[in-house]
Amino acid sequence: MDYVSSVLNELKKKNANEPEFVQAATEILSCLEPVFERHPEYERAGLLERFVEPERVVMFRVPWVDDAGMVRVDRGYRVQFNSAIGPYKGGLRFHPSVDLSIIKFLGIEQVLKNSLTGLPIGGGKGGSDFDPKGKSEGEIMRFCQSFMTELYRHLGQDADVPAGDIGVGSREIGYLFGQYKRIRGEHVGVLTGRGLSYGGSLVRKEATGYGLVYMVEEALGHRGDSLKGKRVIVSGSGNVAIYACEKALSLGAKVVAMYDSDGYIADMGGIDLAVIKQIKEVERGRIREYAERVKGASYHEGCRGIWNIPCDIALPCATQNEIDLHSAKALIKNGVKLIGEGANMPTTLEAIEAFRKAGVVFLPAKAANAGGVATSALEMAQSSGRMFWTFEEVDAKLRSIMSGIYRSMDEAAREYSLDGDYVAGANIAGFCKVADAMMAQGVV
Ligand code: NDP
Ligand code: 2IT
Repeated sequence: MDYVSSVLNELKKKNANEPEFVQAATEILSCLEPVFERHPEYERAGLLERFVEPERVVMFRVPWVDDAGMVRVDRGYRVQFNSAIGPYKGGLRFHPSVDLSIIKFLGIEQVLKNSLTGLPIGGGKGGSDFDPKGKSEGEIMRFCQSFMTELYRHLGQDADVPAGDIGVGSREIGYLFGQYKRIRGEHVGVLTGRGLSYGGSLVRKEATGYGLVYMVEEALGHRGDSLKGKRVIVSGSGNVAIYACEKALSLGAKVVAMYDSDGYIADMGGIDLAVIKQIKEVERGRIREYAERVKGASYHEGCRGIWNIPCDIALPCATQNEIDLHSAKALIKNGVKLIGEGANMPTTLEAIEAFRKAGVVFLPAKAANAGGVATSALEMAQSSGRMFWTFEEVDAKLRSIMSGIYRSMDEAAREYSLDGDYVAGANIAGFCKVADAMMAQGVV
């Protein structure tokens, strides 16, 4: 058996109870065989065994007191996956589904994504199974403070720099930062996604969604096409979804459907984003309210049905495994031309294969959603340089980074005669830089 397959088999045995981590690792490793054929020296160096094993996993108790005076306990995680290229960097997720498997899959993806940005950031991820839904402001703050009271000792502006992810937005980053600063007595760039009044960067809020759409526009442009007049489905209605929607609309597309975890809205005339922002960002409400406020829109319980709506472009921006084989078949049947992954691993392995066979352009998460972490790295640069760039400056850098990522994955795919296979291209291009840095640093 070849080296890559034997490492993957061992990984599956060792992590049999971590299905999401096994899924992400399978996708990555199944693209890397040609790299190892060119670099036989990697096997002797145990490079792949080291690459798939996180440098460190921290798991901790997060006790907090609810509004009724009851003590609650959640579980916290930080997986410091790989620091070959730079300090660990990656978001924190607060969602009841969070477990070690989810954090490790997000961590290994982050290592390659951060490498693709071309910026000096390693990969990490963290979070908790704390459920922010239905909690009061006070409960959210006390949870964040307790979480940071343990996590702070593992962080540092040159060691590990978290940011947001599902359930962690600007409010939570504020509470986490306040507690870090209080414990350490240092006002430094140890978290990104901070508010603009205390060290944040312009464009960070919009960056993941905007970056995704910049890459979609670039991929269409190379095919003599554009977003103008395209029907787009954007799943989710959180940070990534809202700003993907905003940029797609500004480039002339029509967004026809979105969802939250309860159900989806369809508005074939084109979604009114101002109403979505009011419900989601201001009121923290449910998406069903959109159909109550906008004439002609409909609401449907459950999420999966969204993929039966005819569209030209699908942008899954909610969570892992949103598009399974069944949904992929429906999208293909309705003539979808391009999938751009805003969420992390939103497409199952079988669905990716179906899109590949059908010739659908597929922009994988680690490339397509890298605009968020790239802008986080720009926030780190501004913090340490005590600078503040304008919106236009940061946006121009984001655009150029997304374009660079598209070029690297496209070129890597061509170099290995896999033209247009961006899953392979992104994995190979991301991995090669990490491998080079790891080889240079010896057995660590
Ligand atoms: P948010 O918490 O802002 O929004 C998440 C959205 O997805 C909400 O609409 C939420 O609905 C929905 N959602 C979450 N879980 C499920 C589920 N199990 N089924 C259906 N819908 C669900 O998170 P973000 O927008 O920040 O993150 C979205 C995705 O993008 C994640 O995969 C994240 O890892 C990825 N990502 C985020 C980046 C960032 O900068 N924030 C950067 C790169 C990737 P509800 O409110 O009902 O739970
Ligand atoms: O998945 C991701 O890239 C993020 N959640 C953003 C990470 C970051 O450090 O900005």
